[in-house]
Amino acid sequence: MKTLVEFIQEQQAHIPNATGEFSRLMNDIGIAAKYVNREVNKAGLADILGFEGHQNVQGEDQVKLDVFANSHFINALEHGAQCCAMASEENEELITFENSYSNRGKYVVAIDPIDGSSNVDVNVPIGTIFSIYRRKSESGPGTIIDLLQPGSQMVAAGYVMYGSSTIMVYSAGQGVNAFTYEPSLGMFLLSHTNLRYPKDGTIYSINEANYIYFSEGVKRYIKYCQEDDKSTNRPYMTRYIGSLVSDFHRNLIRGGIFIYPGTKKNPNGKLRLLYECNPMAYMAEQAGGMATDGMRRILDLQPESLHQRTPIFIGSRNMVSKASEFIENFG
Ligand code: AHM
Ligand code: MG
Repeated sequence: MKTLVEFIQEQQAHIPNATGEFSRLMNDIGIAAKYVNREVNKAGLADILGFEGHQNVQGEDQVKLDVFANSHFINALEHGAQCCAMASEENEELITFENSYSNRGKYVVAIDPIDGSSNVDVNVPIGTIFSIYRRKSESGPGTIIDLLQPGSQMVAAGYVMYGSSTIMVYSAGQGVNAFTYEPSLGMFLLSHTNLRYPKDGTIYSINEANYIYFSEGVKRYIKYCQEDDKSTNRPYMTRYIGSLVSDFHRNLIRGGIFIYPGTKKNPNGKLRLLYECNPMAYMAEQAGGMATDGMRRILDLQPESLHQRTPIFIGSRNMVSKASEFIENFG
């Protein structure tokens, strides 16, 4: 059995002049994830369910677990000192650290500490999404410029899914591997090597209740998914959990497409580019899948602000290409 820490160290050994900083950073993320996992598992018992009483920058009610997870990831990264700044769904502004030691860190991190938080109270799987970039500024605390890099510059990304088991899936540019948490040992153990997105799939995941607000292209693609055609295994199945991490993870294993499109009311959709769409797009591509905003590759988008949103079409390559054809032809 290989642990996450051993795996990261082995990968590091192949990189000439590696200093070990990236490995330590990944390790810190793993430790914070263990704290969150512990809290998620006792959520019904501890005083962790329900709303915290504040709203985050998106105007959404923060649940207690959002706040707990956010502070654990921030603390872990600050004390680890490999990361000189962070962007989090829960913080309006860039997070920099007082600790001057952290300012020497050469990485920055964008994170959604708890994704799918509206599902916490009803025991539906939730996740953490993270992405890591090399800083662009030379020294001192990280700056917003360090975070506003296109996803194509990412060094690594991953997610932790707190599901029927807890699993960390991550990529540092050499494919996607998954580590399942073994609670009695307190370790993430390598459980899936080189995960590949099936080229075709039979699952489409979209919040269809918004149908009337979708563009003609999206509406027609949904109808295409529902048509009867044996040669392409249609009609497909609808599966929508409402936790990006869980919907993505299932589609990665089984083959499928996840869509959160723009609508007339919200042309940029709902999901956030920096800490939701970019890391997932990176993971999708590393697994042989694809991610676009309907027209452009997600990883090529130039972020302009920390909390900007983008429509997303992500998953099996042939399904995303097909959806793009509909967008191109019908808008
Ligand atoms: P979050 O605010 O908890 O990070 O939620 C974002 C979530 C995604 O996980 C999920 O895919 C989507 O929002 C669900 O949105 P909707 O309820 O509009 O279908
Ligand atoms: Mg989220």
